[in-house]
Amino acid sequence: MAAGFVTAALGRRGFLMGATALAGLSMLNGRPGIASAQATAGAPVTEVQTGSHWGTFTARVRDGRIVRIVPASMDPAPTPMIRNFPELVHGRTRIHRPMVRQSWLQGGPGAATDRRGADPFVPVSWDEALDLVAGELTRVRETYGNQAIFGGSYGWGSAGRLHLAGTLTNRFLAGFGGYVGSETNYSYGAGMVLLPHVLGGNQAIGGPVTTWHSIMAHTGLIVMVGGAAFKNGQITFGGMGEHTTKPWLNRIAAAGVPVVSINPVAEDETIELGFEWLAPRPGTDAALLLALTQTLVEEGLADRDFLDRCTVGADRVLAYLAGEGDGVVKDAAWAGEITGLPAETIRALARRMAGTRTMIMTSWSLQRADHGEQPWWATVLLASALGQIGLPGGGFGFSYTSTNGIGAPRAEISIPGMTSGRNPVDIDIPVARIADLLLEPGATIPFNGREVTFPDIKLIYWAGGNPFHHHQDLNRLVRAWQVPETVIVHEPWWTPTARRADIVLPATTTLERNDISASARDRWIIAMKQVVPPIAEARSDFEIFSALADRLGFGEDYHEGKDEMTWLRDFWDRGRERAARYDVALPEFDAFWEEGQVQLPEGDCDFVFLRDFRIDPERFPLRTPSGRIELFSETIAGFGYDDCPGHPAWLEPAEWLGNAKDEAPLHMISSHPQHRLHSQMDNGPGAAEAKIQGREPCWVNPEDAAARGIADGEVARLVNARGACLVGIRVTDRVRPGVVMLAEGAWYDPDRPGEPGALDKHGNPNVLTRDVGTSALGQGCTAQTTMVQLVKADGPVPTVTAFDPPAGA
Ligand code: PGD
Repeated sequence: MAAGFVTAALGRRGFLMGATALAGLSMLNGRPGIASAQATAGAPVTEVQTGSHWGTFTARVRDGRIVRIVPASMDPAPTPMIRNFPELVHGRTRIHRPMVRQSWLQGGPGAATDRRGADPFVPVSWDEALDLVAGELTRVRETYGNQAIFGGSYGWGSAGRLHLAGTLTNRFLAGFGGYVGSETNYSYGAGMVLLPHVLGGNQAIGGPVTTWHSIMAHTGLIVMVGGAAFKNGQITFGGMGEHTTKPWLNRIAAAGVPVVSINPVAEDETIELGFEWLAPRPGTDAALLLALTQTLVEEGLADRDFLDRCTVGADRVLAYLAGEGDGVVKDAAWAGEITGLPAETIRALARRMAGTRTMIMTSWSLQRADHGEQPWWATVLLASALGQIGLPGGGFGFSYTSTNGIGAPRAEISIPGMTSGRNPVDIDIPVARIADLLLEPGATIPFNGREVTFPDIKLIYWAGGNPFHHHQDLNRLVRAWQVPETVIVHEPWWTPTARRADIVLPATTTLERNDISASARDRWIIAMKQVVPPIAEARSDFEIFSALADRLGFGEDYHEGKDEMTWLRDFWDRGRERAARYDVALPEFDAFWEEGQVQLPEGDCDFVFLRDFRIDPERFPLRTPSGRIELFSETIAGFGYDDCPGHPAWLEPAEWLGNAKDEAPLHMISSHPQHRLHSQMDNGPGAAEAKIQGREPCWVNPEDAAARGIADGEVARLVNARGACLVGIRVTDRVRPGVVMLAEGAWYDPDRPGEPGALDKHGNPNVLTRDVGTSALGQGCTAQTTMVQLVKADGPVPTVTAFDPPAGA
């Protein structure tokens, strides 16, 4: 099969189809940079282009094995992570057959749930496995009702319009009569609840936002609050043709636009591109942003006209900043004490911001913290006081530094995908409250002005996510996970979650099936072609759920009698119709599939977020109660939450350097990793090469390392009252004294599986993080609010076993 090359074809507005692919073939031979295992001589080699969250690439296959990965030529900045695919598809961590936990098979539902993660597995045939799953779902429904089934199934899964594991799970469980679901996300859960109250929607997160073109042309200063772009820009949810974030940052740096990165850690772009680095104490950005605003007010630099015309509640917030109510003026000296930054640095930054066209880019990570709503609200406050919202290159945005494709001009065209259907059980929990749900049935929590009462969960069904990576306080999750009678998981790999299931169904990887990748953040639509047939007995989530739905009597509603390719054709035809409404002529499905890719016309390069609103807020009001930016929200104030008042405020975090205890004096930041996507690809060579003695690297400042007699390259222990893990030490002055950085995603590997309080041998920060919501408003995750101690590891350290399949597998 040839990689998707061929002649360019022009649509009415000139879309390009496969235009770069002819070049792509020559690049294929000429781009050895991101290659994997070399092909052996002999058997013929086939080449197939496909797509993924990590980008588009061609896989070379010999004798049924992927031997080489070559990035697609349309991608100006491919990620090295794609070289992991051969190992991911063929490696030893794959689940080959349906498996059942031994105690569950012998003792039935609810048997020895404390042995989850410790028990051996027993292989069964697909027929037996599907009968067991169908029978158990039916038993739980008949005994307890559908609200005893949790199907939140949160997770990144794989790219594509059809094989979205979470959506497929939701569709299946909805067809089965319903399930308890989840809403919001771990990425920006607090922010996405806050912003509709403040801005009337979430466009400032998902886009369109002011483009990089506009920034390049007009911006005089970029202030990245929590900035960390290169590594996060390696992925686009849903797939992509082009990596745009890194090339744009390179261009911005080359053009000499000053960038200030405010981050306790100096990430790669800060070093490589020479950004200015301000390193505040973690969790104090809200105080910094408030003080920047107060400085503008004190020095007569605040834009009163913008505040009057386009916002409501400014007077009340400014009164708070001036100390009305609590007698504390939130000025630079005050913030200096909290953030650890010199007061004069804060004042100077405020003046610089007011003196030029300034773009504030605040990251998702800042709101993954106690009171995480506040730095985002304070960003809107500061940008409003600067008065540049809606001007080219000015204002703010929340995702530029957090994922690829934000700030690229958006294509209006979308290709529809699988739908989840209507869930007859109308209960959704805030997603990060999963352990509370399992441990506290009947409890009620506040959430964004309403109350959520937790049902009693007896069965968990999970596909496409890894809660034993992504959730906080994993020792608490170990206890919570023992509550349900049955856990069913679909996974391609023996992840920590798969090992803690009762029934594990082997899922195909994205390279073993056909799909379409299309994202609003990218102008390429990619045919995600099957590269190799399913490995061993793996089946796609869609096939698994279709077979189960057939067994349970609602197959026709689930799959509608369509197979994989019929669904893709159907999505394409509907997308083609939509595109025609925008005067874009997409080719017929067969032509698209043959070509392998379509390039959409570029969107509006000069787009400026909130431009119309700024010009005429009466005519173009926001969808807030006032139609204006709500710097004070009567709605939020009306909820009466102590932990989220009606305006942005500094609320002391539960744990931070300002209240450090002797037993946990260091602030741990758990950033997104450089060499994998969350926990995906931790089982690949890229992540393995980056580890230190097999453990996740932990960045430690030289002062903190020396104080403990710990050297670079050693294994040491991070510990607090919630847990402990072993890490590999990287001594570096790229992290502020008093702060350690341990990226999330190393597969949880306890020395005593199943036991809360076991030592994680591998370096998963979530054994240390706290499992408490951001506030009653957002109930988001608060992973960044974590204090720890670092201890020298005495004596021999245990071997990492995270990638050894469980007994019986
Ligand atoms: P992934 O590692 O992407 O993490 O949490 P998430 O659970 O999304 O997990 C996806 C899982 O899906 C993997 O186990 C993969 O093997 C599986 N999978 C992939 N493709 C398929 C498929 O086709 N079918 C099936 N059945 N399975 C598939 C990410 C979450 O972690 C997020 S979004 C964020 S932002 C949070 N970030 C942090 C953080 O910054 N710091 C900490 N400490 N913790 C975090 N957790 C959160």
